[in-house]
Amino acid sequence: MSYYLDDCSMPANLPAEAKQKYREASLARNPEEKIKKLQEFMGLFPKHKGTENLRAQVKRKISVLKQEIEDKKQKRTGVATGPRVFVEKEGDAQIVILGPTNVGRSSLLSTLTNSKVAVLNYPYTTTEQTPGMFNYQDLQLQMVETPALMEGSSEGGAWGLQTLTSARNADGLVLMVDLSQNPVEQFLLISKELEKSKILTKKPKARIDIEKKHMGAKLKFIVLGKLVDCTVKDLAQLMKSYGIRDATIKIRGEATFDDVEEAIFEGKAYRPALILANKMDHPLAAERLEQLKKVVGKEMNVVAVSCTTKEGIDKLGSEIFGMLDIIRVYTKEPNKKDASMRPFTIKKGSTVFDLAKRIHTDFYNQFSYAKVWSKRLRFSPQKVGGAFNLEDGDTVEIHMKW
Ligand SMILES: Nc1nc2c(ncn2[C@@H]2O[C@H](COP(=O)(O)OP(=O)(O)OP(=O)(O)O)[C@@H](O)[C@H]2O)c(=O)[nH]1
Ligand SMILES: [Mg+2]
Repeated sequence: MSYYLDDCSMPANLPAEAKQKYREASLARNPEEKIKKLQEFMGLFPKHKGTENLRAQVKRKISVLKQEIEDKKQKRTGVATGPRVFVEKEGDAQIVILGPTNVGRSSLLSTLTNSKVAVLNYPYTTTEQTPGMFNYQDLQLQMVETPALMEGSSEGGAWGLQTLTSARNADGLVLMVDLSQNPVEQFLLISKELEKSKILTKKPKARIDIEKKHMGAKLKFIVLGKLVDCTVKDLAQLMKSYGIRDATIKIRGEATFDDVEEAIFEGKAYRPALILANKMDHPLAAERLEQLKKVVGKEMNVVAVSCTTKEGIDKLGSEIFGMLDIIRVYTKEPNKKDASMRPFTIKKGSTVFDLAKRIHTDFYNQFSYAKVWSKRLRFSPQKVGGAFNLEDGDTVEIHMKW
């Protein structure tokens, strides 16, 4: 019945009392109270296809809050009551490795990093998130192995909610499949669980940031792109119906009314990803790899490796770096001969101003000019202004006003 499909893509048209409850939840002063309000909120909207995603999101939120309470308790008592769930970010980027059991996630971690992990020909060996640092050139990529994904992880099976929350917080994802089995099935399983958790691996058309402000700041809309099916007035009404009265809402790209409503619930998150097809040493691997590539198409890069023979492993660093859309910029102090050893990593397309802000607000507020050394310039250094676009490998010396 097509009506189910329509229903599925419909926005959650929530009753007023549900919106009111959501507002109360957002104002809650502690995680315990917030959980209670969110649970009540879930009871206030009908259970059908159109609200399934919302329900899953709220459940995820509750699970993260519960973890927060648990973490606090552990800190207070010093007693760990369960496995470690979230891994604190370290290094230049955090990459979460996702995949069904036995694909070789632990093998990858022990190949790339000095993390000591158990590699066993036995399913579900890894039961807690495990980090390791992968040094690629002068970048430090923190790789995090997560417990295996399975059908229903997005609904909470086998630490699934924690795993998918980590994926949501990561800077990039490695989706790992095993060529000794059917890789297409595995890829579809991972995609389905990601989709259900509202984690997109394809860049969305719109980017919406809602920044809540102090009371009296009112609603401010900055539309840098286009509103497809609504006006700013409609959106102001939407915000108010959720009790959001003071916020700056920035919209880039092409956004619909539903996109903005999703953003209120911190709905969709885009994370760059690549597919890592492991066990290339298997006799049927090449054939299966081709089938996988056909299904994936041009949307994602597929990197084939073998953790056993190490074939293809040397390509992985540059593939991950490319996927992250970041550049490395080195800074230099005036009158010093050498640039910093460790680069700053900033988004591709960043300017000298963006770098200045990253170093310290003083560098931005007191900015006078910069000198840039770069292979692409005819003469180095070149004196530039704050709007100068940086590229990977540039060295920058910022001069401030006195
Ligand atoms: N042939 C072959 N076997 C591999 C390769 N990589 C890993 N394995 C084997 O696959 C099995 C599972 O490897 P693990 O690294 O433990 O896999 P995992 O994804 O961490 O598995 P769980 O944590 O148990 O879900 C082990 O027997 C490994 O030796 C590979 O490139 N080729
Ligand atoms: Mg493992």
